[in-house]
Amino acid sequence: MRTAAKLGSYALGLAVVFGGALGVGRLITPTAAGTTTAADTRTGDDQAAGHAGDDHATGHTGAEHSTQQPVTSDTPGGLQVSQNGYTLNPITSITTGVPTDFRFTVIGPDGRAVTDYQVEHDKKLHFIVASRDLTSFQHVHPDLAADGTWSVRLTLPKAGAYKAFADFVPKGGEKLTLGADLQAAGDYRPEPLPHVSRTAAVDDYTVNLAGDLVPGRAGKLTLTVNKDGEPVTDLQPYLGAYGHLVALRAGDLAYLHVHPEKSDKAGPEITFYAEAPSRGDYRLFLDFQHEGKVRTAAFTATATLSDGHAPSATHDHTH
Ligand SMILES: [Cu+2]
Repeated sequence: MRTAAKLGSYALGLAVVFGGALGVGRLITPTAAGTTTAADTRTGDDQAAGHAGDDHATGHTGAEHSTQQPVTSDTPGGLQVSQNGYTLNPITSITTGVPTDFRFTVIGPDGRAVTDYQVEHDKKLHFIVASRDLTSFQHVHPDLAADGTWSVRLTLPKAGAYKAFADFVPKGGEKLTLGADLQAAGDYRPEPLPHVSRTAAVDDYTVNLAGDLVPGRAGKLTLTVNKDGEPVTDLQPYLGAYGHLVALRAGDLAYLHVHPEKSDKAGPEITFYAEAPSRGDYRLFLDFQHEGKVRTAAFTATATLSDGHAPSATHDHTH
């Protein structure tokens, strides 16, 4: 949706905002490492994560490069329940395994429930619920009441900790992803993260993943959908594209920014640009629609410094 030029000027604008907010952040949250988590207080969102350090390819030495690795520079989306004056406010508690009319609001800077949203990817708000072990994933679209209360039919399938993400743009504001914990009572048996794989199966479909997540920059990911071994060329539009991709970091469920590549081709390939905020493992969830049904294919992928920037001793001391 956004062109590279637009992203560039956007990042520039955020850099100014960031500078203004830095002093405030330093007063409040100096970290042990002596860095400042100004992202907690700045008003720009994390769209700029990595863009500011995007000059990797301009011939820096290894030493300079290592200080520019965006490993600790910006706070990714989804890690905070409150950001830029907006707070995700769950209202309903959920009983494990029981379909529930789940309600929540987004409280705005004026202390009231937000009622005006901008439509993005065909919806005013995208609601993602993932289990903390990343084995359960739901992407739903709640209904907005006039008073700002969102509601959606939601089931937490098994006991454990979940994270709910609200991805939205308040009218006149910046894009935000807020994250809140949901708890499902019972005997919690977390599962290990599924192994890294470039193939995912769902019903009669097999989806292949090409491309890599690269820390700090937009990595191109191409997903190819096959059914019964044949390429699918009649995918149906879903959320303004032929697929919707959500990427979550294993360990803290940081929510990545993913932009679909505009395409008129209804498959079998769907291309996205996803920005990993750091090295590590991620779980990718692709929603695609075919023959009237939305399905989700899930992959585990690792973000490494490929793309001509092989890991070296210079980098290793930062981890
Ligand atoms: Cu959505």
